[in-house]
Amino acid sequence: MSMKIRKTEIPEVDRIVNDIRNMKVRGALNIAIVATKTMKEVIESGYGNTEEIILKLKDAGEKLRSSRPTAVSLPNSIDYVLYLAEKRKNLNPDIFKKELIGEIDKFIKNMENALERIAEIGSKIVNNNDVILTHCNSDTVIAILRKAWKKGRRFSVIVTETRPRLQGHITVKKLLDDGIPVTLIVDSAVCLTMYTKKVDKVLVGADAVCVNGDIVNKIGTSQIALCAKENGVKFIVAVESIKFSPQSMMGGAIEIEERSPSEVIDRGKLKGVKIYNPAFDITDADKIDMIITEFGIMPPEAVYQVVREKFSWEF
Ligand code: RUB
Repeated sequence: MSMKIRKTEIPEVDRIVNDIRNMKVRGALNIAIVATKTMKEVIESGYGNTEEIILKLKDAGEKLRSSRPTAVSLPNSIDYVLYLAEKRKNLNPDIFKKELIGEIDKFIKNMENALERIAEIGSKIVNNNDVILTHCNSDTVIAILRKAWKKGRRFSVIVTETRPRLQGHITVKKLLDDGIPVTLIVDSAVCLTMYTKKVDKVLVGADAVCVNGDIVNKIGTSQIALCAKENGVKFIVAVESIKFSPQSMMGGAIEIEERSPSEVIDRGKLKGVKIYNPAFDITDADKIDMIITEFGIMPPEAVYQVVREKFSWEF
């Protein structure tokens, strides 16, 4: 007898895992929100007793967790849902589901509110005539720039292409849609652009913030930070606290995703070459001037305190 799989069961999780792996779903905050919504769907479609639903959740969590290794917001959000579930493991399935879904909705709302709050706080550091350089595509950075523009600040943005996946193009499109002036540069033009005094501030997002204030973001970010330091340009990071990594004292402890060589070059064209394609890098805390979070603007040294206060739940 063939076993029928319910429509919303694990294959839906597999589809999302693939979407995250293939970067159809990407950007650290978006990944966390989509993964959390997927966990919610597992609960909604889950049948059996509470213990069985928790097992399904754990299974889905493991699959989702493995989809991309660097964005800490992903394991953080999965671990939080599992923590909420474990706390309710003695409830009957109906009450368990109802309570858990309510808590997950609150959690998703909190992540969305954090983004809005950061946009509001971050918009205050954007001044008229600023030239702001950004790298890759960060929804958090875009939210800040949009908010500042809506408030009437007039500035322009320099966006790096962000090889090899060219996420800079997504940023360019989004900013142009809002009427914000944008200049696109190749990644290797960052130093010259800063040296010729064309940049006032660098504003980037992050996939992870370590307890010592190091951040992990798209490959190339650390070179931009070095260059900013050398040229006296402020280097600013915008992140929701879901990207804080209570388990990582320093950036070096976070796994850096290596992606397919085919993203860099069609190997048929350069036979015999080895390709190294890390997707993220580590920017040391001492290169970072400020971190904008939903709790306010802080120096990287303050991350430790925030992690202690905000991450009271167990992993
Ligand atoms: C995206 C990237 C973004 C951070 C923050 O990398 O490095 O800067 O994820 O994004 P990828 P956000 O394209 O490989 O996912 O602010 O949207 O969370």
